Amino acid sequence: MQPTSKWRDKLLAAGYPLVGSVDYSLAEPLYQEHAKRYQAWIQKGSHGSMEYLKRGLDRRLNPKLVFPELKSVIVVAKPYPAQPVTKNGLSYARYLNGPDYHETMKRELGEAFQDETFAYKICVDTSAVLERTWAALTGIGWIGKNTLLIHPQFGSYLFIGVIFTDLEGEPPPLLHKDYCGPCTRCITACPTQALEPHDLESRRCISYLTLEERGDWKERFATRGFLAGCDLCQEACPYNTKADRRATSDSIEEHLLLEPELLLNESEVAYRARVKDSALSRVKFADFKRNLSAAFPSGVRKK
Ligand code: B12
Repeated sequence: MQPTSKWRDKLLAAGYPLVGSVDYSLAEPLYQEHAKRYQAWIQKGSHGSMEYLKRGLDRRLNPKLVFPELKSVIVVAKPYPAQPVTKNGLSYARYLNGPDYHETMKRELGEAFQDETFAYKICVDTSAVLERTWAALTGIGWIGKNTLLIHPQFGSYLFIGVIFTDLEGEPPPLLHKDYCGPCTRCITACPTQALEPHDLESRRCISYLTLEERGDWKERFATRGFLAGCDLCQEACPYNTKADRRATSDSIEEHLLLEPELLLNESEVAYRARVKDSALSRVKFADFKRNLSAAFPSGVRKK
């Protein structure tokens, strides 16, 4: 990859303060260590009912199945508002405050690359790509005990995008040291004991239960008022404290602040219209209602 290449400047200008890249074959031995961890995680069933993660195992073990021309990997990350999204005892994960990042990032990255002549594939969340692994291997941050990618300055409230390209690669960058040290705040902050250091049991994770699971878990788990997603293991992380302070001027979308009574009586049509531009649109109406009744087990708002 040419040091003079313009793509890096374009990505920075597009609002991505964290940009890294690495040659695929030079990174492959380390990559395979991560891929084997993924395989072991699937084998023990920690993906729960996220069958797409199991179906994508081969592609994660061999990224050339995703992009045959693969020569180098570019990773971008950008912080999202760190202000808590909570009212009347109901909370949403912070990443839901704003337009759907899948759409905005694909558009922004597509625009940044539109005049480039090399071949590339943009992956944001939904491709069979180990995004945190690539973010770590391109020197963007380290993978914390809560399994999230952490940057010493920006913390972990970050969206990640990966771009596979056929560009000549750059030598592996200096990797971030794991600065979690002996801290285990994320582990103890998880009310459902979903975390062990560097290992998430999805079937216990509030984020998974509220976003991905279709079944009824209300009798087994209390979700601390989270209606979609969960940030408890991030809130506990010392690397997010600074971001918390910085983000107090961010506004919260009105539709995430609706009164519980309004939500309890909301129709499916109204729900769909309300969430259509948000990543919340990925949560089915029936699951949202389930999450709501988990927050108010008696169906009545607790004072
Ligand atoms: C499936 C999924 C989930 C699942 C499972 C989460 C999980 N920990 O795996 C559920 C629904 C629970 C979930 C929740 C969340 N998710 Co999610 N999720 C994904 C997805 C689609 C795949 C993740 C995956 O492959 N998991 C499998 C496990 C085994 O992989 P892993 O934990 O990443 O571990 C790998 C490496 O990190 C590495 N590794 C980990 N630790 C160590 C340690 C050592 C020593 C080594 C060598 C390697 C290593 O090995 C593993 C195999 O490669 C990615 C997008 C993508 N395509 O990658 C987003 C992604 C990881 N999610 C994201 C977000 C924002 C969240 C939430 C914060 C949302 C929320 N607020 O509710 C929570 C966080 C919960 C948590 N603590 O992880 C972001 C993470 C941003 C960041 N800073 O890291 C991603 C990258 C999406 C994006 N493009 O921005 N998510």
